[in-house]
Amino acid sequence: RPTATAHIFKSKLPDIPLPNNVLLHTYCFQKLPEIAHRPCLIAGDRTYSYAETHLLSRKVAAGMSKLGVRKGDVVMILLPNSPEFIFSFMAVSMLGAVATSANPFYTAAEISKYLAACKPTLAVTEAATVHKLDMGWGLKAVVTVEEPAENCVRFWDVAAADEKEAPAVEIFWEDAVALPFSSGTTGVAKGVVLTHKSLMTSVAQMMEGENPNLYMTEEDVILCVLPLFHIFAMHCVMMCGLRAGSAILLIPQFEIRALLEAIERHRVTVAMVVPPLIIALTKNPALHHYDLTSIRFVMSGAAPLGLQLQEALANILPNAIVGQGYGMTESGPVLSMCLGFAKKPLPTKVGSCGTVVRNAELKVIEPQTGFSLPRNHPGEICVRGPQIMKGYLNNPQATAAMIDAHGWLHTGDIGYVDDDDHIFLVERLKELIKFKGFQVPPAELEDLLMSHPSIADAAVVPQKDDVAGELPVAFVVSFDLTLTEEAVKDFIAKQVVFYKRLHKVHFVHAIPKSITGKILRKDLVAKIASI
Ligand code: AYL
Repeated sequence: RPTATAHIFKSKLPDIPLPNNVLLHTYCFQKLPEIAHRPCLIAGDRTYSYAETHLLSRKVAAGMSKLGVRKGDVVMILLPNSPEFIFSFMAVSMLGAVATSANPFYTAAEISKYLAACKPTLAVTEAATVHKLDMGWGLKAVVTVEEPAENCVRFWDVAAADEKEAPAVEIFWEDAVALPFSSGTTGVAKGVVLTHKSLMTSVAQMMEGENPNLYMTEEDVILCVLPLFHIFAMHCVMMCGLRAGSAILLIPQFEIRALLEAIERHRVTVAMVVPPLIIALTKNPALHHYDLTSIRFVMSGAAPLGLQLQEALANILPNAIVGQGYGMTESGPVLSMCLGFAKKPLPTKVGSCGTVVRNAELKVIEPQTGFSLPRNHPGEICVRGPQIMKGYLNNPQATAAMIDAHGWLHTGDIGYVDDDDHIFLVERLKELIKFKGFQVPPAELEDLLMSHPSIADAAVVPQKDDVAGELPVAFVVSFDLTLTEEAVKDFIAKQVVFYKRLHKVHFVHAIPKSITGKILRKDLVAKIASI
């Protein structure tokens, strides 16, 4: 029964004194003197040591500054997993600038929305992606990692700058450093302002203390196959990996045999994955031809991990702990983490997302009343702590809708905390659709559908799928009887990245709505289930 008394949950690990006022790049490279010659980035046959990675980041900072990047400016990184991604991100941090990253597969229209929202000074990308950048939004220069496209600057010319020429800028803990985009609980994608404070704290919540929650060392080799432009890999692989002094194995594109070969060859010890990747791995017979015994833990995140899938993977990797992290771009990002990954591991439960991170509070509320719920009662998960976002970029209304006056961030996820402090997610209250862990904001597809001259009304909802988790499906009202499902699908496919494409289009007479005009998404989801 909900009561007005607050039921607040904490980590099973004790709170720790968190470092104060340390900038993100300083924190990530703090152990440099001890690990300078250890491998940091592995990309194909090239390995960069920690000293090289740090030096190249400083050089890129000097080079970017020459191209006009100043404190507070936004730099857009549109790259697959590569050393250049990491040098650029760290360089931006050193300049007191803000890194926004997006999927290089996005269409020109999608990228333009981001450019319009945050008006970057500089973009770092591949030659093949340059044509998607609309120069009308104030870009001063475009850097390409291979031979430069016309009017672009070569990355390695930028990286040739003298690191001593990087300007000394005063950067504050509360200054923004990263600006990923997320749709949050409602609407289209918005810029999420993450500061040095939020990200450094979130990394520290994983890595600090006598018993770090996420124990990784310079002996570890971390698999980086999830895209660095998304907050999961950006945080758990790049930032935590650098802080730990581990080697980061960069895989630019997913191909199962090459991946298994790389895991075996480089003796990967830690793998951060999403459930569809586990499905691809467990279902592939080639798995048994490779030696994967070096893996000591696998962290799944960004989407629900089925119990059977978790058990299937645990059977294939008997030496490894298979557990979950639960995060959200806006929450800085990690909310909870499996305690099996700790230095002195605590017991775990299959299906759980771990316990709330240290130095933070979590509560579960009844959505209608806002009252907090006791253990074992599912409700909306809320989190509070120094790691959460500063807010949405230029959008105080959306920020206020997500972070309440008492500092609680409302996730839009339904879950509960059990008798042993383990968090279990049950369902999603928010409208967000997740295709293989990627965000598909229904509002974005609905806006596009409504821009079609023959469509009078539209709604997009998730349909459950064994492989992708969820697929976007549209309900469309049209008075044009010649409009076909294929035509609607094509209309969307031309404008969006592959994972936002519509799987199915249902033509209906009306979209069910509440009296306040909100789409009754649950009714539509139920309708799909009954078809
Ligand atoms: P965003 N199980 C089920 N759903 C999850 C999980 C999980 N383990 N993790 C995230 N989600 C869903 O912003 C949930 O609905 O970040 C959440 O609100 O793209 C939404 O995804 C947020 O989507 C980690 C683990 C970072 C995960 C992340 C964030 C990834 C997704 C660090 O260690």
